[in-house]
Amino acid sequence: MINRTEKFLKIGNAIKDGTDFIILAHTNPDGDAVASVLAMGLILHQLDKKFTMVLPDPVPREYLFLPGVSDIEITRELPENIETLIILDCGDVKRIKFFSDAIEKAKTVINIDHHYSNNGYGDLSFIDQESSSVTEILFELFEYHNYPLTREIAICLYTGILTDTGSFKQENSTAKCHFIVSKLLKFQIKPNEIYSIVYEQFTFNQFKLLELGLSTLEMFEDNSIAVIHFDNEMFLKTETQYTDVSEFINFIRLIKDLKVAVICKQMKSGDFRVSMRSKSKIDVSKIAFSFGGGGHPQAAACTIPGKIDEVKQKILLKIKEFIN
Ligand SMILES: [Mn+2]
Repeated sequence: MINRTEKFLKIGNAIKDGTDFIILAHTNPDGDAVASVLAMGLILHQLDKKFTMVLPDPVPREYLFLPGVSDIEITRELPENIETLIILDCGDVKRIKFFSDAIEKAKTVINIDHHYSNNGYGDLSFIDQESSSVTEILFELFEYHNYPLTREIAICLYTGILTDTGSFKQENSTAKCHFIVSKLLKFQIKPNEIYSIVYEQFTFNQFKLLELGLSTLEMFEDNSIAVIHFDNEMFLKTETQYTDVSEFINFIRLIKDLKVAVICKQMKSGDFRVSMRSKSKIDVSKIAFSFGGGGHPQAAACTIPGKIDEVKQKILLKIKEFIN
């Protein structure tokens, strides 16, 4: 068990002493990444600190409603002199030059995360794999220091927890995370509205894409593994793009007695991004890790080059090792 109090105190001191902050999260940001950057920014604003919020890639459409989102700078160019750098939700920074440069440049680096792959880089780190999301950790940090929460901050924290738990259907939806949610709901946020904005915005073209993807569904190992794929031709045909696939994995998760759901989606480069969800004890982050990817026991992803048949074969072989 990590020493939470001591770590929260040290991070609190660094926040108190810092005068100029850059807040950063991972590439291809998800709900937790965007929301934790915003929540931290809103807190620093409350504390009258100078800060810049940065993401290396654009904010996905479904998170554009989050308070303060237009203040996030989308860039991979950071200033030469960084005083305090807060890196959120980034398990692996070694393989991305942008992050290693940023860490090099900064005087103080604070690393807050919940990925198993996080090695505790930075001057101060708080890594808790038991936390559903970084937003859950931030709530505890803010509460510990009595930072003034607002409805805007509560919306961000709630959204991060909602999305990183797969809307409370993954194993990381713990008693603690629900307890935190109950405190956030006191800020008059509307779960039904947030759910609808995040999950119920499919376009007709996306449904046409889903139809093409579902027609590739294959089941393996006594129907315990489901695999579907999306390629560039399908995106072209339905006038959609790679990012339109992100929630589709939830459709194949619905299959009874499924252990692992797999979606392979082709990137512009031609390589496939393979996302997995586990509905069993199988730790898909280990499978992703063996291909140089990462994630969490119940949700993970990796990139595999090659033609779709080869990609499927490779990932299936690996999953079978873990099933048997
Ligand atoms: Mn996260």
